[in-house]
Amino acid sequence: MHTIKRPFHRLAERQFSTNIAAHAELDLKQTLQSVIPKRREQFLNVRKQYGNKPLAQTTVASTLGGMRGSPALYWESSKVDPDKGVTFHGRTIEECQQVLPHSRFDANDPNSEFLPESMFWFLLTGQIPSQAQVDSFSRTIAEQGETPEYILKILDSLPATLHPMSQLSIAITALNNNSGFAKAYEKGVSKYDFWEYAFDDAIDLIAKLPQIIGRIYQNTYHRGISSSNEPLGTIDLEKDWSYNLASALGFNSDTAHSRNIQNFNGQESNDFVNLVRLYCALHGDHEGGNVSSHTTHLVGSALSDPYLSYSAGVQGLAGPLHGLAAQEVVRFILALKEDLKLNDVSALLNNKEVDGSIVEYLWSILKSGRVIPGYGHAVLRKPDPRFDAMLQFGLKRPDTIMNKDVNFQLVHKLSQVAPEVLKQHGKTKNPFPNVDSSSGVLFYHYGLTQTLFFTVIFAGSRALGPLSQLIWDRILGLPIERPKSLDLESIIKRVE
Ligand code: FAM
Repeated sequence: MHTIKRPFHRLAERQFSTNIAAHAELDLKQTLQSVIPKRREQFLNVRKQYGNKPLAQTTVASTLGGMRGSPALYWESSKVDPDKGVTFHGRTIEECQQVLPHSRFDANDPNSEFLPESMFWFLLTGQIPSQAQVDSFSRTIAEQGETPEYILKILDSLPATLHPMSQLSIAITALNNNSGFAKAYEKGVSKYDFWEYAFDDAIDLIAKLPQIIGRIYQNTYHRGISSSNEPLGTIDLEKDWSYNLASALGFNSDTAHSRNIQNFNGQESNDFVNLVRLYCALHGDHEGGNVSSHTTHLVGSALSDPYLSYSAGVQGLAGPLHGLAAQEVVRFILALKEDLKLNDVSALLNNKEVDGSIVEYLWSILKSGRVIPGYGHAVLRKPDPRFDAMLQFGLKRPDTIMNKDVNFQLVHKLSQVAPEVLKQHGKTKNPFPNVDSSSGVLFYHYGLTQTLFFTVIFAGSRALGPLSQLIWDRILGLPIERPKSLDLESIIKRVE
């Protein structure tokens, strides 16, 4: 019999501190266990009943063009509709904002945002967790948050010039030393039990991301902030994942757990934590075909463990047409501001002359063969609702962001003028802003000005969807992916 440790259960059985209500509700793994039989049966029935039915006829254009529109992947938790954007188990972003639990400490704050932990629970189980369930889950991941010393040493040995995304993928790859799945596989565990190990690994990985991300930030931008290289932040076991991520970056006024390198007051700190919550909950999942999600799923289909699978996904996210777009947008906005000398919010509001010069600027970018970063999407054909939700974060804060921050104003302004320019340009199938348009400037607003780093936070959040799917891949026993490839001659032969 194998003796692989099962960290999640061990921690879940612990007595939590007294201010988390003792409850008889199921924990995340038990909740997942309760939904598996029905879903597995549905899956097997669909495969048996419809296995030979054609699902779609593909075209040469699709095969030669990034498999656009080819329904080749199975994904449990989210769908992207060209017009409505993403829905999670059928619920829109607005609905998720209404029903998914927030931090128990923010119950009375109208500007608080729901937790990425709530989103992960929902993605994985299709069920809305109770407040107590989410509190307990936050506690569990906080307890698993300490990063092994060898990972910190690896990170400390990397040059500060290495792109933070490369650092992140190295750390996640090396964390597979923790993989219960890899160890269980080596010992010869039944395939019906794979998912439990994948589950434990996924939770372990998500739990460790705040400290890993914090260490990369420190090593890249604040090396030697103290002579002993003390971390920028530590984990508060009472608090949620995003709170601890903000602390790990040093962006938290809670000086017992964070260096508060931005000198935030309580309100600013609270707002930043809520930005992290909103950003991470919304960026977690966007169906299966995007590069980071598909890559994680593909690598996982070879039964690579969740750490190896997700580190591969992270490397896809580091591409400029995918996650790196967030850094490109902020650089673009800063260049636009400087080139057009737009340093004052009042100069931007209702100023047709400024609109005209922005339009000219956009045309000069397009004519030089470059893209407008933050615009366009492979699937969406309307403005991205995630863009709207992030924009709302700034609009809800008129005194600090909306009426004060030129960068944010420019993002808002661009969303009004750029679609018309892109329509006239006539190439882009979707001339509207995508999620990357609004997220980076909000981080920038709070002092996270290192644009290279934005994609690392994206990667922290993107762990939620692909890892949730990877657990389902093991639950449903999905096989290794092996689509057919064709050379040009074979394509011609098939269609002529
Ligand atoms: N500015 C200028 N041209 C654009 C454009 C943009 N924002 N978006 C698309 N196009 C062009 C594109 O380059 C292509 O031109 P060619 O025919 O000359 O090759 C043409 O329009 C058709 O492209 P499409 O079918 O509309 O888009 P794709 O599905 O090929 O690509 C994106 C989708 C997102 C890669 C593309 O719109 C783009 O490059 N956008 C800018 C970068 C960006 O914002 N990426 C972030 C995407 C985000 F959702 C994410 O993954 N994080």
